[in-house]
Amino acid sequence: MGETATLLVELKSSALLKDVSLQVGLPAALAWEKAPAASSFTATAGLTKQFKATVRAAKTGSGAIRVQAVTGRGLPFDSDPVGVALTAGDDAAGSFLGFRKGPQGVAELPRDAVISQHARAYEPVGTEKLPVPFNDDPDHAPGIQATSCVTGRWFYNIGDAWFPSRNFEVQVWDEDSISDDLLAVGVTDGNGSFRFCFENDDGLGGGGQDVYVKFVAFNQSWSIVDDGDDPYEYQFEVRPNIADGATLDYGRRIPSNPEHHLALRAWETANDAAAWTPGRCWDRDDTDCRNIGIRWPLGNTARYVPGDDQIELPLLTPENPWVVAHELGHGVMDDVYKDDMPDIDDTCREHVVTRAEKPACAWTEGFADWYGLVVVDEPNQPGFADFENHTWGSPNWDNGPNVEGRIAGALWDLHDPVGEPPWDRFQGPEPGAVWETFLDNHSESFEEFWRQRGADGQSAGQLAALFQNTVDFGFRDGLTSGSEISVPSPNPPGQHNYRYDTQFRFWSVVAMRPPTAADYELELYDDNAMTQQLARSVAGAGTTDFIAVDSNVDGRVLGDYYPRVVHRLGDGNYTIEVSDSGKILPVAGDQRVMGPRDVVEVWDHCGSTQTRVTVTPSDASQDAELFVMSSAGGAVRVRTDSIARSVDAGPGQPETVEFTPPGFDCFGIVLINKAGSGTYTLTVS
Ligand SMILES: [Ca+2]
Ligand SMILES: [Ca+2]
Ligand SMILES: [Ca+2]
Ligand SMILES: [Ca+2]
Ligand SMILES: [Zn+2]
Repeated sequence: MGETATLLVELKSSALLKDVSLQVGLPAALAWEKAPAASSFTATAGLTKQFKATVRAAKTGSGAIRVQAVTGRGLPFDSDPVGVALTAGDDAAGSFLGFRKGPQGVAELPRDAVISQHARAYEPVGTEKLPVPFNDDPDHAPGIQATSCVTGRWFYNIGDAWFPSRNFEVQVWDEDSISDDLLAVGVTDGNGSFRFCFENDDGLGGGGQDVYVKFVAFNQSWSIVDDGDDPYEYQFEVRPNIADGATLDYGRRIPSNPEHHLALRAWETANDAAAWTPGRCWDRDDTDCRNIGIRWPLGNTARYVPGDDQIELPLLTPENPWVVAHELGHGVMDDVYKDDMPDIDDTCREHVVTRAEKPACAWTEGFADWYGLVVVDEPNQPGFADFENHTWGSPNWDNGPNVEGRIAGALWDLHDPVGEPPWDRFQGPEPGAVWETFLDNHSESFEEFWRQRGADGQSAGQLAALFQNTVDFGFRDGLTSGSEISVPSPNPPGQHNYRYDTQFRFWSVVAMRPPTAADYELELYDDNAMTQQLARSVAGAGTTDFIAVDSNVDGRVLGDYYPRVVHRLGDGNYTIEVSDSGKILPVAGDQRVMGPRDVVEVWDHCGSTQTRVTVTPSDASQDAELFVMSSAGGAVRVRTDSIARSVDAGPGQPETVEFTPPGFDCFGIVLINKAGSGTYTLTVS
């Protein structure tokens, strides 16, 4: 009290920033002797700046100094807020960094406090592992005793909002001169309330129980501990000689140290995590639940320490529930993996959400990232990443299965209700089979994890959700006749893979229409591994590539085909479509309505006489191309193999092909919709 101390703030900037100010907030116990000169300065990239100030202990008590560098532009230009806990006492021995050990104080909830409700429903954690009531009072009166009860509620705040603190251990004690008796034990309910009853007999001559209550930051699955590893305790005043049959109401209580509301906030994140996590324990298959300790406040970086089954949490980290839940995710993995975490090394310490890491590091962090997202039910984490909205070509993101943010985004897209075009179209249950695979296996990488999913993870929809997050575990987007797919440039990654299955012993065609100024190519493979190439269509920029297959010849049995779109030049959306409808072009002609996204239609025409086919558009926007394909040179034919074509007439104009078969055969009449929409009318003569 009354003495001064030097406060040194070090600021390191990773970019050149102008007009930076340092905001330093002092707790009630401290006052400025000399404030730092810390407004409107320039921070240089890579350089450390020091600010010196002097503070004086003005009152006794605990609190925190909070420091943040702000630019007026928000994240990511502002620094994270940083806090230091401290206690000012009457003398030097009672003054130190950190909060004092032993029972913490409680205060009344402000009378006008408005109580908010938690988003996540309450799930009782039970009373296992809590201490059992005991009584060493001598000379209990025989027979049935009168019962008395104690009730109360437990709250914390986030700014102006007040929340009930749930599943918090409550101990009801009787204060005795020698040793106190534990009368009742339990946890707060979904409203932060408790009500426990006990025999109101304080032993011979003792009268009624002399009651006090302790809230203890411990239950069977998690705890918040001080630097002596003891769970924090918040202790109430003693109410002596409670009357028989009375209910003692302690009313609505909060921690008296305003900084300790952060402990209750971290507590609530653990409560949300436990409520979300399937099963009674963190590991659903455990019977003896592991307790994950949260050591707070400690250090400058949140981390999980596998050897201690403990999270180390800096003072202000509870303000970011996703970070707390991320660290809990490490704890859950450590539990499920039987204390055998994936083999990570020191390079993982500097991991960044959007950057590629070693596979074990990316999997460990990516799983924890995802666990954090589902617990807080929010994929956008400013200052870290928007885990939902990123895909191929997103700026500042690395690609592939060894980027933690891609892993978290992929797992998220497997169950979230919001589907981003073009590939997040899967929505499974949360957490669904992903959690079963996690519980049943030990994985050193996301790739191994996915292999362990087996057939369960191989649906095109799931692989598409992964592909949206730049993870390609053999994705072949499914094409069905007449259902075109329109997606961005195949670059990055450079190519897109597809699959279709022929249904008819006729001509079928896969066609890819690039943007006017871009050149992409179309390849066709016979096998899922895409090693057996059947054909390659390499028309120039703006020209539709197509590959036609005659399923009648060369032993082309009906079955699976694998088209690939390869990037050559330019950028922009392309459209790919398969036509395989087993249609004969009637002698009387045919009609086909084609929308702006429709690309291809094919008819078989069988005969041996000279034939003339004309396609006439109904709309001035429509630009047709007409081809005749023959399997005389092979069953798989590309655009340039056509035996007749008509492509040069402009929009709104008819195209006509004429051909003379050498003998009876079935030809493929291929109509490409180069542009526009309307009805094409085909006439045969
Ligand atoms: Ca007593
Ligand atoms: Ca997404
Ligand atoms: Ca999504
Ligand atoms: Ca034309
Ligand atoms: Zn982590």
